[in-house]
Amino acid sequence: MTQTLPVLYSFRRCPYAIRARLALAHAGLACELREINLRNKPQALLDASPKGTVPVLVLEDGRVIEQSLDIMLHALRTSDPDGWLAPTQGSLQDMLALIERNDGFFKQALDRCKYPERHSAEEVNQAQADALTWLAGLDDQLEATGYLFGQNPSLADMALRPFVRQYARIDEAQWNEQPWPHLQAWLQRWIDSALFAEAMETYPGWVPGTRGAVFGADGVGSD
Ligand SMILES: N[C@@H](CCC(=O)N[C@@H](CS)C(=O)NCC(=O)O)C(=O)O
Repeated sequence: MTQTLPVLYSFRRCPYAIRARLALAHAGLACELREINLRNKPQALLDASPKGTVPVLVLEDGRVIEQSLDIMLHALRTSDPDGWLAPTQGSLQDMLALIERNDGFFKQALDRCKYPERHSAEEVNQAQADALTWLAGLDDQLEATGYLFGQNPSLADMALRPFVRQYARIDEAQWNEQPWPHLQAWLQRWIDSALFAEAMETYPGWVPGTRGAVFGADGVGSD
């Protein structure tokens, strides 16, 4: 079967895949979405990217982009209608530095808070403290404008929100009681947005040999 669109291997709930879908949908970069089962990865995914994580974007010319942040950058360098790469405060480098801390420091804490049974009590206590510190820091950063880097949603807002959502979902009652009004509002605005709805649409599992669903063709504004 000839490939007429970029192919996105995706998994609906994965925060990395969510951030990639947000950027693709926002850019209006149409692709063929192949929803995969992480417990039974299709050979086509492993052939394209042997590391076997999602998201992976295979371009029409065969180039493979296998990191979520690189997929976001590729999409936004193609089309960035709301200036996610050019925030009104701070620089791309500042955003990339925050995303790196999210993907390292906060992601580790998040996993330990989410699956405490897999870690020692000491590790879990430390992770809970780290998560609180990180999230309180984001709340401070959001206080002035409601976004992380100035007046509008940016790459950083969209790259971090799926991970904060995962944290909020560990215990929603506890999340709602936290003293982070800016962070809570920032997360909720996104969850209520058309872009979130587009990125979180449900697709049937991809059947190898068939064409996946067309995703991202329309272009959806930020919240
Ligand atoms: N650094 C990668 C991380 C992607 C990642 O870890 N994705 C998870 C799903 S959320 C995955 O595919 N894990 C492989 C597995 O569970 O076998 C990225 O940014 O794309």
